[in-house]
Amino acid sequence: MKVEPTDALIVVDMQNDFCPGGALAVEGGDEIVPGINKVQTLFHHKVFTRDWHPPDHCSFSDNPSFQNGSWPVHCVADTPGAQFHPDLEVAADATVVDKATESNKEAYSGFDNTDLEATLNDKGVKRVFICGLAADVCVRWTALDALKDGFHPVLIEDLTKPVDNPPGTAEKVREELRHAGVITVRSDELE
Ligand code: VGL
Ligand code: ZN
Repeated sequence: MKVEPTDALIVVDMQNDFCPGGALAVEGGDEIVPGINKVQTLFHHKVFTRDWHPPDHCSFSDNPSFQNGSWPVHCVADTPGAQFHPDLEVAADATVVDKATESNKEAYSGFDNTDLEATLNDKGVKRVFICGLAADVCVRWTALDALKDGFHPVLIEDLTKPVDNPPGTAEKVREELRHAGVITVRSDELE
């Protein structure tokens, strides 16, 4: 599949707290960093979302279930856990989108209560290639919102990792996205 000038890469939440050693670590989350760096070279438009919570965010629980809005304290704005993975390359001209910045609102999608839709439309973007963390949470909702907003979403399946809690969730979400019309590719199919 050929990457076009009207395509954008959306890298979702490649932050320390979602990588091993972080507060809400996704298994193998750090393993996709080299592949994300490599695929970036194909894209003119690059967007990096960040989960960027206030310290009293409504999803934070002392006894988290690791699903459905009950998570440990994670990605508190301006803390080390909220920083991008240190090996992730973020170009100076890339767009950084912060989400879920309000205490009383959850936002899993990079489009939820942000400028992302307008930013992509301003740049003439038609299709978005999505990767990052977590496949069954923020990647899922970002892909579904991309569809809703009229962008053609393509999921780069080897450059995402799921929470998968309870087990089986990741597979269900893959089916859901396929059904909704999200196309799936592997990074080595892109040129
Ligand atoms: C995420 C759980 C809570 C994610 C964000 O980026 O997938 N997951 N907040
Ligand atoms: Zn969060």
